[in-house]
Amino acid sequence: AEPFVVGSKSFTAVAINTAAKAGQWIKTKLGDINRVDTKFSSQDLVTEVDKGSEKLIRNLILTHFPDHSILGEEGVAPGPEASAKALQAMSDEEYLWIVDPIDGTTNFVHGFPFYSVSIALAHRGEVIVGVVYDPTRDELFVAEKGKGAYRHGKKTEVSLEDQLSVSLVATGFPADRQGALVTNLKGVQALSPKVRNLRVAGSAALHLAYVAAGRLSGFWEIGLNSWDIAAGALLIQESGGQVTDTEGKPYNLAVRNVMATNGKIHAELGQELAAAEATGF
Ligand code: 2AM
Ligand code: CA
Ligand code: CA
Ligand code: CA
Repeated sequence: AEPFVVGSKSFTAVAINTAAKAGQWIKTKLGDINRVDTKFSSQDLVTEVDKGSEKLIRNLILTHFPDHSILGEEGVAPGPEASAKALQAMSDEEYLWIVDPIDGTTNFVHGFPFYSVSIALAHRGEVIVGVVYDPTRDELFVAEKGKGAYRHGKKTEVSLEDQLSVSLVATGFPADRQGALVTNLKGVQALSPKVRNLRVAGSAALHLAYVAAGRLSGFWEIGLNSWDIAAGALLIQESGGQVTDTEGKPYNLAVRNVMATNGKIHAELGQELAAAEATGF
C-alpha cells in the first residue's frame, strides 16, 4: 500500500494546500497588524496573524484527517520547557503534524520580507512529509521521505562547496538574550573569518529550505523548537544534505541546537563550533 495516501487525499497534497492557503492569507495581513504581544521575553513576539494562521492550518488538516494530532507553536505555552514537554507528550502519536504558522514573526511584524509557513508530518516520530512555503516569493519547497525534495516540481539539490572558505552559511540570533544568544555569538565570532560570509535572515525554516536548494551551504542555530526544524530537515535530507545537532548527533524531533549542511562542510562546521564552545548551553 502507498503509505502517504489515505483514500484519495495524499498527506503531501494536504500539506501543500494548507501551507499555501495559510501563506497567502498571512501575506494579505502584512502591514495590517494592530497589536503585537510578547510571550516569553520582549523579543518573543506573537500577533493575531500567527494565531489566525495556526487556526486555519489546524482546521484544514483536521477536515481531511480528523484523527491526526497537531503540535503547533501557538498552541503551546511559551518557553523552552513547555515546548519540549508538549513534543514529548505527542512524539509517539501515529500521525503528528508539526506546524509553525509564521516562521519569522519578527520579520513579519517589521515588514521585512523573509518569513514562511512550515508544516511537517511525522509518523511515529519520523518526519515523512515536509513543506516550507514563502508567500513573499510564492516559493514552495516540498519533501517526501525517500522520494526526494522539490521546488515547484523540480528536484532540489544541496550545493557542491566542500570547504567553509567558499561557503555562504546562515545562522540565527536567538530571542533568548542570555544562554542561547551568548553561545551563538561565540559561533558567529569563530565562523566569521572562516566562511565566505554569514547571513542572518530571521526564518530558520527558510534558511533550511535554502540549504536544501543549494543557496546556502550550511546553517546552524541554538535553541530552536521542533516546528522550526522538522519540515526543513527533511527537505535537506532528501536533497542530499546532512542534519544533526551541533554536536553531530543525528537529527530527531527533539533536537533544539541544529546544524544542517550540504554534507561536505558538515565536519568542518562542527569542528569550528566545538572549538568555539558554541554547540549548546
Ligand atoms: P518564530 O518567528 O516562529 O518565533 C530566528 O532566529 C528563528 O528563531 C525563527 O525561526 C524564530 O521563529 C525563532 N524564534 C523566535 N523567537 C524564539 C524564541 N523565543 N524561542 C525560540 N525560537 C524563537
Ligand atoms: Ca514565535
Ligand atoms: Ca519558528
Ligand atoms: Ca512561529
